[in-house]
Amino acid sequence: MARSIQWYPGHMTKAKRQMEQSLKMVDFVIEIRDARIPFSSKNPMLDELVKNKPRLIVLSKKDMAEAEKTAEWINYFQTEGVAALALDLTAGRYKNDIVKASRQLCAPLIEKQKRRGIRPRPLRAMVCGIPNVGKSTLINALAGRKAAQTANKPGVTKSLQWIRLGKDIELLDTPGVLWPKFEDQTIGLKLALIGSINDTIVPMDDLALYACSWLGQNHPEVFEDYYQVPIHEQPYDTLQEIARKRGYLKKGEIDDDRLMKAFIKDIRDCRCGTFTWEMPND
Ligand SMILES: Nc1nc2c(ncn2[C@@H]2O[C@H](COP(=O)(O)OP(=O)(O)OP(=O)(O)O)[C@@H](O)[C@H]2O)c(=O)[nH]1
Ligand SMILES: [Mg+2]
Repeated sequence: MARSIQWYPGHMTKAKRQMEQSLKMVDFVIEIRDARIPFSSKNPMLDELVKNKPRLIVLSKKDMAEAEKTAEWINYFQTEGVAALALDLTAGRYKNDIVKASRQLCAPLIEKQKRRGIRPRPLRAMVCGIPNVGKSTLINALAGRKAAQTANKPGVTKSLQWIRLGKDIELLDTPGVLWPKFEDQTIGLKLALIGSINDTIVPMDDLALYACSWLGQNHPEVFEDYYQVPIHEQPYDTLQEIARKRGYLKKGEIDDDRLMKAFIKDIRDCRCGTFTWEMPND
């Protein structure tokens, strides 16, 4: 669930330290990002923390993104030499995909161990990502039980549990949670749109206007087919059309509050379509 921004300063150092501890115990990292915003849902600190360990990027919520654009993102990561996989984490039956990708990713590591005459032990991984991207969903699905539940309670490090994935891969059952970075306002808006940060941080009006403007340019069909209203130059005017059409009124006036909330909810629930809000070369 989205958390308030106040969470950031107090817990950040502690979270980072815990993460460093956990990272010491693993050979590779599964980094989850949201397929709708694969760039903005990245945690910049992770690069620094993970350093040279192999990394598998899982783009979650593939079912909520545009299929062709997700394929382009996967392509992009591949050309950058980064292993990536897009999944609907709620659908299950992806364990083999993860195992296969992990084996490929760690092939050089296994080779190295063999060359040194070390008998290969199971490779260990941990799941990392910003809030709400699907870390617990992935871990629980792979574990076949509610393993990731206790992630945020103190003292979990005392009883580390490993989940077996195939015969030679193990997964730490506690995920590493790191906050995204709001390098610019648009990143914050996108994170709020997908529900990764609390609604109190970004005003609903800003969010609705941003989304309306973007959709008008990139997905005019949303207004033509779904809302059946004309697109105006000013996003606010387009939104007013929706309010009139839907009868979002209060004492004969347009109820802006209700309008903005309803519009955002339509987007978050994918009622008016599935969208990928950014591309590698944006
Ligand atoms: N449609 C869809 N929903 C998903 C997917 N992955 C996760 N979810 C949903 O997204 C929400 C957040 O998932 P979690 O697994 O709790 O995310 P998390 O990363 O553990 O979140 P924190 O513990 O808050 O950091 C839940 O409602 C999940 O059901 C996916 O691939 N598709
Ligand atoms: Mg979780």
